[in-house]
Amino acid sequence: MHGRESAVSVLDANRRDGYTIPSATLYPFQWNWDSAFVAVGLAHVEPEAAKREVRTLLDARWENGMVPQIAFWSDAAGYFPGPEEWRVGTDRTVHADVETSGITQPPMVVPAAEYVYEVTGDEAFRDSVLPDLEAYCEWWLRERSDDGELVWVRHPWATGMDDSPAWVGPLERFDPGEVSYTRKDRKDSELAEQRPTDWDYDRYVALVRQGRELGWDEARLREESPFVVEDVLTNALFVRACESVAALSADAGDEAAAERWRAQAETTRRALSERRFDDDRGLFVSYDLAADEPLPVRSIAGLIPTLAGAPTDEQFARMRETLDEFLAYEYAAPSYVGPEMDYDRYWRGPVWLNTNWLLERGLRRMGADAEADRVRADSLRLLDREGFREYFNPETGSGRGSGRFSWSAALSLAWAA
Ligand code: 2M8
Repeated sequence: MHGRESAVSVLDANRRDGYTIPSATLYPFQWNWDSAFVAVGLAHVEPEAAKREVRTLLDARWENGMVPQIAFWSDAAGYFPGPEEWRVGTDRTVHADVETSGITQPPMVVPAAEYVYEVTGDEAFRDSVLPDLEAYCEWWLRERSDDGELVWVRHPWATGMDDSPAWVGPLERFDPGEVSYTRKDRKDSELAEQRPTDWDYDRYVALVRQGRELGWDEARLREESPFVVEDVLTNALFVRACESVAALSADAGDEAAAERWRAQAETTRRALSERRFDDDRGLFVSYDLAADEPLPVRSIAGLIPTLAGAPTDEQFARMRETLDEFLAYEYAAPSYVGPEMDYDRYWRGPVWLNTNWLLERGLRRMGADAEADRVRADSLRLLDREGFREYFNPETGSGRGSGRFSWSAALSLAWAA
């Protein structure tokens, strides 16, 4: 019922000119890591569309190398904050062709591009995207790393896990003041219970306005933003991104670049293992650079460094105990386990299929095939039960958030391949 044909029809319906919007009801523009997951799924059924998805996203790249969280390729109603709020326009030196937001998202597009290349073998595609992918990795190191090892982000939206309880500490530490704005995401009272709270939104908007006032100047924002966080999921995907640039460079015959990015992957992987593992909680935890303290919560983000091969054998043995807590639900794997867990609200507990896909692959990299199989099987059960919903209650399996959600449809195709 929710098989290949219906997945393709959701993606076709959500496709615009060269890119796929995450959802027609909630997110009417091109989003960064959404397009990456969409490309992974499309690679198996519509390879030309997969390549275009990646290419279009990279066409929104700023001159400094950043690939933005949102590219506003067309006018669309129904989303806040739109381009007028971010004010990153085509008149700005930071960017050439299109209005965008002022932040990025986890660099999933780099491993996704490698994935599309592996499936299609299209060398022209590889050669077209590699310079942009490398520039994006360079940007992370130049603008978003203090030590050349770990990278940081400066907005909860940049982590992709917007209202994760991991961000409550840093958000609590600043006063957003009076922020006036109108949300457009709570289409009805049921959805209102499944979206972030106003407390979160006040802070999201205040951070956007600060970025805008400082002209999106990275050096000033590093000093002045109250939210400067080394997110472990972003860093895990940064390791994967460096590995992908290394693999694509080697394939293109550039052994010097391949060696450099292999070494960077190793540097960041080792820093994750040595500095971001929390033995008490049995998983990786993010770090608040503004307050200089760790953010010790059990978020699924803390399991994703498996994808980067970051845990030592000893650390992974400890992680298995924590993993059991995430697998103790009817449907694996909730986005968060802990005191403020909310089965129905966004990134505070529901199961998401993109983090399940990353976790499954991470567990396979660590040789934990039985647990990986469980994550995959539960994802397929949820898809079968509820269709392409945005997220799911981990106990009842009920679909939450948007329907006809693109990365859910796309990843169902990747799982079926
Ligand atoms: C959600 O985030 C956006 C802001 O980026 C929002 O709530 O408006 C997150 O789930 C994020 O991970 C995702 O990329 C985006 C679009 O699906 O929606």
